[in-house]
Amino acid sequence: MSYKDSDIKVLKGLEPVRKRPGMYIGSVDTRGLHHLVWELFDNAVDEVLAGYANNIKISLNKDGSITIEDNGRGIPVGINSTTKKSTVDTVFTSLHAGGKFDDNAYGVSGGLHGVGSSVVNALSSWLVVEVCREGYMYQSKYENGGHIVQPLTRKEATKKTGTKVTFYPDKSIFLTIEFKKSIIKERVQESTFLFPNLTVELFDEKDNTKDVFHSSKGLIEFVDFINEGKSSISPVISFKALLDDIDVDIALQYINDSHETILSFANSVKTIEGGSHELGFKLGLTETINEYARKVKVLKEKDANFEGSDIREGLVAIISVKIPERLISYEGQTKNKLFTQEAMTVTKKVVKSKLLFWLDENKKQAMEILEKIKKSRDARIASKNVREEIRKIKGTKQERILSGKLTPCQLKDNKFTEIFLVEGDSAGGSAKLGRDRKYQAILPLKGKVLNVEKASIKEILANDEISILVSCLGASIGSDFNIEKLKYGKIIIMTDADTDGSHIQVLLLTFFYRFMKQAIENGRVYIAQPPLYKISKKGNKESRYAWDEIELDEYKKEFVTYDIQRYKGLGEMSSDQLWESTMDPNTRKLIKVNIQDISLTEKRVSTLMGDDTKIRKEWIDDNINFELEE
Ligand code: 0RA
Repeated sequence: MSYKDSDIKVLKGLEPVRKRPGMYIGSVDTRGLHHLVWELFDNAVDEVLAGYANNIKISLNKDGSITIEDNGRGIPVGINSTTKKSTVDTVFTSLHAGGKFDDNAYGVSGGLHGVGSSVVNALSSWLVVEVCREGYMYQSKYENGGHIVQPLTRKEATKKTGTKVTFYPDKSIFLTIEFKKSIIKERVQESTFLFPNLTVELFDEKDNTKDVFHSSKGLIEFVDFINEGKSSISPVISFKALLDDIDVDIALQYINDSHETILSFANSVKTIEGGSHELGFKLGLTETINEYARKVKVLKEKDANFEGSDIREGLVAIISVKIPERLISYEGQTKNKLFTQEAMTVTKKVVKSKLLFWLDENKKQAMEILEKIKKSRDARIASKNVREEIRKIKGTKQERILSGKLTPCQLKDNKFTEIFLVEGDSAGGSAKLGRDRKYQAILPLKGKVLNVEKASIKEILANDEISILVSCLGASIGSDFNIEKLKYGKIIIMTDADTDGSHIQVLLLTFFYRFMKQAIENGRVYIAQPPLYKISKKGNKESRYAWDEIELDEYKKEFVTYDIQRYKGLGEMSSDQLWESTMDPNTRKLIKVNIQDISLTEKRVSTLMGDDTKIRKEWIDDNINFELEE
């Protein structure tokens, strides 16, 4: 370890971070706020990976600050020859101050150890760091974006070692400074799956609770966690190997499901866009399965090979590779996609040898996997036929189905057009009368839309509501989905503000997530917000809509005497009221749906589909961005 007090390369102070926080942490919303936590957490994890720590404590404090503490070696406390300050103060107050940590065998979290600490400090209204090292506790305090108010000071004697940082984010920088336990839990849990020797304790001082995360079985438990509550087709299959200096760790399972979930990591950094290791995995999997299927005669000589997509339906897999620093490379600017070619070759080789061995050893389970793959192939062929059918009947039957349902708009250009998916025929009627016919189309949906989480592709395609919706949007579904063809600029879900309404919302969102994911990713899906009240001033015509009690109370004060109408559903509004409160772009409150982090969405989507409305609501609150349309 060459990182000494003198090794720090100092570049500059912290002003640039405060001037352009987005450049350093991406954004100043909830996501950016939590980025601060990840910066410190990753530093602590690095210390775990280097083998010096095994425990990290995170505490959500009563005053709104947060503490991250590890039991590692502690940041060095000596004086830095360049800055003449202690290493601790240097690390926390100068940008790009980092140690030469490149020489640890597997550089974790991509960057240099401790680089993010100064960014956190720069964006905090206060920060306290305590280092236990060499027999003492040392403490530094900073305020107002990293100004030292107490340089590193030796305090009481202690035998402990470690680093503890507490900070309070700067209100003037962030849109919100409220840490969300569910977001932190998710990330922390993920880390414990990747580091089986790590224990993380998460304290919540506000409700005096403690969660402990530890996973002795690593990726196997990660897969179990993602697949909780789902019916499985195979056990969790896992293999580990070290080949050509690359460590490959894989766990996979087949479940009763029609989509694939592959999560991958390179040196413990999640590779959202996959890359060479994922490609190697897929190639290895496809070759192995086809080879095995031929061997056991599930594929006859005349049969074509299974396609990769057939083989990956219902597959949940996690791939974690550790690559020496000298070999690692990424595609593009970010670290989202691994490029290292050796990772492809090695992962493919490992999958081919280990998986084939497993299949040979577990014949019965192997046959069940092949059954599943056969079904996927048959469904693919069937749905291709269905799509061809749809194409053929275009202009005849299809138009007849639609004519009774969709009320189209006049404009064709999806720069302007919107489609409202409205719960029930009666609300559909008011929406039809209230809309602006130039650019707003209305599609009433009857009853509950099919629960796509539970249905097979065949059932989904056979469902009237869904197939009408798909034809109306005009962009096909699944792997055929083509966002360019989407006929409407905005797809707006408009339901009652009650349980049934939110159920329909969730079902539709799940449908879009499963079959038109890009529509969500591109911000084309919205939720309309009908108001809960209309309040009218007594004696004159003035009236307002209120979306919650607080707003209502404001208007009550303003109007003094008034009448209040409470809307239990869209059906209770006249078409004019529906237009002015919910559909008129000048006055409505639309929510743009965007999924914050796709990685665990599989888990989340199943959570949503479960019966526990509390979990579902929590999930929606924390993970679907309720971003008001500008
Ligand atoms: C540089 C050198 C050493 C420890 C650390 C950094 C360190 C940084 C952080 C950040 C959070 N927790 C941390 N724990 C340790 C130690 C060098 C040595 O003792 O030889």
